[in-house]
Amino acid sequence: MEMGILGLPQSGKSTLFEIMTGVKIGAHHNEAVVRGQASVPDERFDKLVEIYKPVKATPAKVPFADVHAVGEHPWEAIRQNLSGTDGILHVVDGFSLPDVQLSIEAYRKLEDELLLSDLLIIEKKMEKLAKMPRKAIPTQEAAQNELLPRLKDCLEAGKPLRMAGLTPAEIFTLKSFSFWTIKPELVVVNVAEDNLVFTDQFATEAKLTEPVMGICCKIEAELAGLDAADQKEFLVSMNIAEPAFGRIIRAAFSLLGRISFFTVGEDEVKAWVIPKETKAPKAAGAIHNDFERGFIKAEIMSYDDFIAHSGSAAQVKSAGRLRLEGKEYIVQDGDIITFRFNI
Ligand SMILES: Nc1nc2c(ncn2[C@@H]2O[C@H](COP(=O)(O)OP(=O)(O)OP(=O)(O)O)[C@@H](O)[C@H]2O)c(=O)[nH]1
Ligand SMILES: [Mg+2]
Repeated sequence: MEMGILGLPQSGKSTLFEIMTGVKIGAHHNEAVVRGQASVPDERFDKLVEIYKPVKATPAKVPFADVHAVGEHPWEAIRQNLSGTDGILHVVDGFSLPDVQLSIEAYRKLEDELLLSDLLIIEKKMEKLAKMPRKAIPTQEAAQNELLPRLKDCLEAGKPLRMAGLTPAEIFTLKSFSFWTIKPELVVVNVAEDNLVFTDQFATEAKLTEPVMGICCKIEAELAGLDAADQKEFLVSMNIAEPAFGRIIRAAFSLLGRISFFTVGEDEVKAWVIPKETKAPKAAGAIHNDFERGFIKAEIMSYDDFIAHSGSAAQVKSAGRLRLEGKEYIVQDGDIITFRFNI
């Protein structure tokens, strides 16, 4: 799982990457791509840490990749380094020119490049197939090929492939193409500090189906440089409940279709990252392969029950709210789990 950061030159990609991950680009200035992990802010996790006061606290993380694409073939560097990512964070410059239409144009300029890139791949493939006798086409490719005309129509209508109405199985079938516009996308408008309403104007006028969020990277970069107490004061003085970068990380996390479950104890409180709709044994496997192989049961408290019973596992149990779930149980976001296994 990884989120690739894309955007036109000088839109604020690296600034946002640094704010979210804490990784300083300067230390990696020779590298074409810099990777880092962003902690997902989660009030539930903070509360569990407050209750257990563990030796170690490990929040959920989202990996981000920032490409330093300069020189004559920036597109190649981007393709090489980001084609394997699962989602796109598209940064739009909303600070250098205070004109919503220009920002929308800038957004479309890059989106059109991505559409065109996908279209070229499809056309090339269709051309190649047209020259081949039907029998020579490997059967495993046939399923892919049947979808191509539909994808081509979608792109030619100016729509990204994520709007082609593909089923998860079809998306899986097409994985080897590494299409850009099939990936889920989060649009982040980097606004000027005195123009926070710009994002709403952008969203209203651009009428995108993708989620749009705003941030002023300049302010938040300053914020990231302060210690926790000063950060709080700064936020209060700016009348901001939560820094935008935290909301952006959370949005990226859910865009990638991830949820977290918790394991708790005095040693460690940890948020484990799993795809939505994961069954209990697979979730156990996120902790250790042996947990999956030897899975017996999952002992589960919901976070809400735990809090409603004063943060006491014993009270949850005596109230009959501790559940024992088997192999078919689908783990829910916020479940607090102890796995029983046999190895
Ligand atoms: N005024 C203002 N300047 C910003 C903001 N965000 C970034 N910048 C400035 O814009 C310039 C580019 O920022 P970067 O984060 O390096 O942008 P980038 O998209 O990574 O640039 P490239 O990797 O070169 O394409 C820097 O000089 C930043 O200080 C912002 O919110 N407001
Ligand atoms: Mg950069």
